[in-house]
Formats: sequence, structure tokens, C-alpha cells
Amino acid sequence: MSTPTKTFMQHLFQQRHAGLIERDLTTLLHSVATACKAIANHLKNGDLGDAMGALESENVQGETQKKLDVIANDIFLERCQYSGVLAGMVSEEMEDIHQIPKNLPKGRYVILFDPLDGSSNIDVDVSVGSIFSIFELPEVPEKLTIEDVLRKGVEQVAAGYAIYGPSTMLVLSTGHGVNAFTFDGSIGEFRQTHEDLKIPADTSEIAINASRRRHWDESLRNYVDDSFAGEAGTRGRDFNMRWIASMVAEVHRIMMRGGIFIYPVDDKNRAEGGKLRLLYEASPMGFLVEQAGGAASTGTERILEVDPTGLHQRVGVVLGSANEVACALKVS
Ligand code: AHM
Ligand code: MG
Repeated sequence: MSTPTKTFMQHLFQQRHAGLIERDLTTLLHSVATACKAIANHLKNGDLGDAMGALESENVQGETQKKLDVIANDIFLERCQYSGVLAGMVSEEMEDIHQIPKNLPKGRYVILFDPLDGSSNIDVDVSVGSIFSIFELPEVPEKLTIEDVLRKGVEQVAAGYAIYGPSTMLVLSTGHGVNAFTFDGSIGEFRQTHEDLKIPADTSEIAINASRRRHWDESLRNYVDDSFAGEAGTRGRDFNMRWIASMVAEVHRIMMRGGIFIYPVDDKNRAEGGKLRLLYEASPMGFLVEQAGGAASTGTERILEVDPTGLHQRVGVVLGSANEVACALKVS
């Protein structure tokens, strides 16, 4: 790997000068990067700060909110709504669309985000992340409507995530490959450390919550059982398993060395449509994975082709190394 020293903003300026992205998208991504730095700063204090623990409240998904879920959401709102380029925002933590306050300038972009994904991991100091998806509207709307934001993943103009791990990283695609940036605390900036990431087509590493095996469809059980049979199975080789319970961390591992991640629709979550949310989890991750040469499916169709029906809609997710995803889907 080469070690380019461009900052995140220099990378965006280059893309803009090459005519790959609009100036307003550069402005918005600068705000997103600032939000991620602020969230990382809150997380790094851990139990020494006063941001740990659960709140009394639940979010729209009926899940108990952590203090940091709410803090991260507020940071995203605060940093991004002043960018002057947004028509509105959608968050895992807010039931309805967040309209840009009347006294602030608006623009044509829409950002949908999960401010703190994998937040059940916060209390045990395991990696969490932020995920975002960006669309561009043809014109600035008077008021952003649900119809404006229910867009297929193929229409995204940018998607990315920040991972708050041993280091803080920002991984971004504007539809021209995937680049990754590591936070350099000495200058307070993300600097490019990975250029044009590519996910290897083959892998022997599976990420799935195997405790749900009894709820899976038979075909998924067959795929996983056969893979875990190692040399005795039809795959003829040993597989390894990982489960971090943090989608950002799982996708990041896949970005770095390949793998497959599965959160299926199963008997227990079928009524809700799955576990992971389409618009701000599956869709942006599907965009990144495809941009890196991998594949991303709901189990029955390409994630980026799903026609959304609700802001907080859930879907099945099978993504990662292209040949392994094809293999899992063939069996499923
Ligand atoms: P969250 O957005 O409320 O954090 O939920 C999403 C997370 C994903 O990061 C992870 O893949 C999954 O939920 C873990 O689910 P489980 O608790 O079944 O292991
Ligand atoms: Mg999430």
C-alpha cells in the first residue's frame, strides 16, 4: 500500500477539480467529517466522561437509547444543518424527517444517517461507528417530504462510515471507488491511508450471529453448516467466524481483507422485514461494498435496487466478497 498524505479535504478538492463531485457535496462532506471527529472525541473519554450509559427513552425502533446515541445524533444535526447545502436529514434516532430550520440556508442534498451504529458495544469498549448516505434532489424543496427521500440506493451520490476503533477512520465513496482516511490527532484532520480499496472476491471468513440459527431458513442453515464442516463439507476448506455485533466494524474488516457478513430475514424478525435498516445502514454499506468490487443483497435482490417504502424500513443483508455472496445466495 502506498502512503499518500492527502487530507480528506484535499482528496475532495481533487475530486471536485476533476469534475467528479459538486462543490456543495464537498461542503457537506466537510461537515460530516467534523461531526465524526466530534463523536470520536466524546467516545474517547469512555467512563471518564459523563456520556456513558442508557437513557430512559426509546428510539423509533423501540430500542433503548444510549446517552451517546442521542449525543451523536445531536452532533450530526448541529454540524450538518449549518452547511447550507441540505434539504433535510433522516436519522435512525428520529421518527420523522428533520427539516432544516427556517432561519438557515438550504440546498439540494439529503443525508440519511445512523449516528452511532453498534451502540450496544459502547459499554464494553468495542468498536462502533457512524454510517451515512447522501442523495441529491433536482431542486431545493420548500419542505422535504417522505417521497423525496425514499430513493433507491443506486441513486446515492456518496456514502460512507466512520469507525471509532483503536484509530478513528473515515471510509468514503462518491461513486468513484472507495478511499479511507485515518484521523491524525496532531493536525486534527483525516489523512488518506487507503486508496481505491478492493474487496477480494474469495474469502474463508463468515460473520453471522449464529445464536439465531434456529430461526434461520433451511437454505441458510445448509450454507453455514456446510461451510463450518470445513474440509468435510462440499466447500472442502476451513472457514473462520467473526461476530462483533457492530456492522461498521464487520464491514470495515471486509473492506480491509474480505469476508461475508449476513444479517438475514429469519423467523424471529420476518414481521419487521429483518434487523438492519435499509436507508441508513444496508444501502450506504451496499454502495461502498459494490464500489469496492464486492456484492450486496437482501437475500433476494440487490440492496441498491430495493424500492424503499418507509424511512425506517428493515431488510435482510448479505454482503462482502463477491464469490462468497454468490455462493451463499445460490444455496439460500
Ligand atoms: P444499532 O443500529 O441499534 O446499533 O443496531 C444495528 C447493529 C449492527 O451494527 C449489528 O450488525 C447488529 O445490530 C447486531 O445485532 P445482534 O445484537 O443481533 O448481534
Ligand atoms: Mg445501526
